[in-house]
Amino acid sequence: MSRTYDEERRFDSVYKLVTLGEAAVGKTSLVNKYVTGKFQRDYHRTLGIDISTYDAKIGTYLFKLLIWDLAGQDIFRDLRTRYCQGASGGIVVFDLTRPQTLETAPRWVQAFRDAVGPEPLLILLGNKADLEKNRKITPEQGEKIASDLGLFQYKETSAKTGQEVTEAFSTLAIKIKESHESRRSPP
Ligand code: G3D
Ligand code: MG
Repeated sequence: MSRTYDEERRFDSVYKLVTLGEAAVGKTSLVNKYVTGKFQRDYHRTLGIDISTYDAKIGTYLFKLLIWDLAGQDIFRDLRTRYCQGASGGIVVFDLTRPQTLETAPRWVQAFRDAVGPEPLLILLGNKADLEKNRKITPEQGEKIASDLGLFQYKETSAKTGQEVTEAFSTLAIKIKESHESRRSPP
């Protein structure tokens, strides 16, 4: 089906998004789930940066999302600036079953802001919500950290069941769109 004029016109909303957070919290799985609709159990460990390109129709908008996903922390330290440069936003992911992955969230947020400044939007995701029995972090704790860090929202996700995965990326893209528009035309 050919695109309507409206869609063509809006297709220039191209956003680079980055994944941030400790190893094994589910960053790659969330991206895979979002872009392919599949949960990949036997993935190969990412060696560098994976860039997924995804044309997302969200409401009446058509976005092109370039989702950058990075492997281990050591590599992160070296590539931090280049990795984050030009990003419109990002997802900060922690594992609901491992509190230490939430404790380091402020450092990921700070590193991102050091590289790109305060404007690009970040959403906090508490992932592995399907492992309810092993949960160590309450929704209230997640909400509080997100708000203390100035992140615009907190969501609990599961790359396994798909819970809130599409919603997380959609909300981020829409929020970026709104913030760009309000900056372009102040009230
Ligand atoms: P990372 O990219 O943040 O390092 P990965 O994390 O996406 O590689 O995921 C790390 C491990 O957590 C993987 O397990 C993956 O299958 C699992 N995982 C990711 N998201 C979820 C989730 O929402 N629920 C559950 N139950 N598991 C998840 P393996 O065993 O393959 O290392
Ligand atoms: Mg990964």
